[in-house]
Amino acid sequence: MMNTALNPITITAYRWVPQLARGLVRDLRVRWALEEAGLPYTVQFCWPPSDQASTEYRQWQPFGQVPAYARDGLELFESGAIVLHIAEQSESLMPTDAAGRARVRTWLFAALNSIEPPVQELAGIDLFHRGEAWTQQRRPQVEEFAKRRLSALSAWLGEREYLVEGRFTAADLLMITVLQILRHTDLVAQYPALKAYCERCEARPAFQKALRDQLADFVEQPPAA
Ligand SMILES: N[C@@H](CCC(=O)N[C@@H](CS)C(=O)NCC(=O)O)C(=O)O
Repeated sequence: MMNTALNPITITAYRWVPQLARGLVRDLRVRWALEEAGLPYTVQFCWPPSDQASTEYRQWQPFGQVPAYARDGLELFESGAIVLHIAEQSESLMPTDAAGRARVRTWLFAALNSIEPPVQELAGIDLFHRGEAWTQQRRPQVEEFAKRRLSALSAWLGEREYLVEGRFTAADLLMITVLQILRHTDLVAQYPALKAYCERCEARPAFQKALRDQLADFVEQPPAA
């Protein structure tokens, strides 16, 4: 299924981010998928920040963000699209039957489209706008919305170990990295099924390696531009 004659994969990542973002930068999703798939990769660092604004990088990642992916002339961006592309080549992230693949895609979109928006908005308020007057009104609304989504997700999981197909898939990988955005809160811990689900997936050696590698790539201080 996998074409091993292809050249190595390159992904982009940051050389430095503040402590609060370490372990959350979205190249982690891609690193994790590549580890699960057993595909080696090299990292191209976006530094100095002006690199991200360069015409060259914008041709690769139009919004100047991390991560981006390249292999043999195929350049991709959006962590979800990259993880899906990797999953489509690896049975370790997706079943082979058409119905199973469609279910994985469905939950992959649910992670990014139904869970990530409230989760990201809450994190944005807490991590980047803490104490600002407007957040006093907005935060409770966003938290309530996030909890409604987490509650529904927890109900779906119930006794299930994974979202779909009775096995770990790319959908779980993305869902877990979305839930991790709430690590500064106790929201996930309020749902025992979700907490156990996160612990189960985070115990995977591929996740542990991906996280170790992302953290190891950061330097303590921003390098001189
Ligand atoms: N939807 C994009 C979001 C990418 C994103 O937000 N990347 C962050 C790091 S986690 C970034 O590069 N932020 C800097 C910026 O937006 O300029 C994806 O999933 O790839």
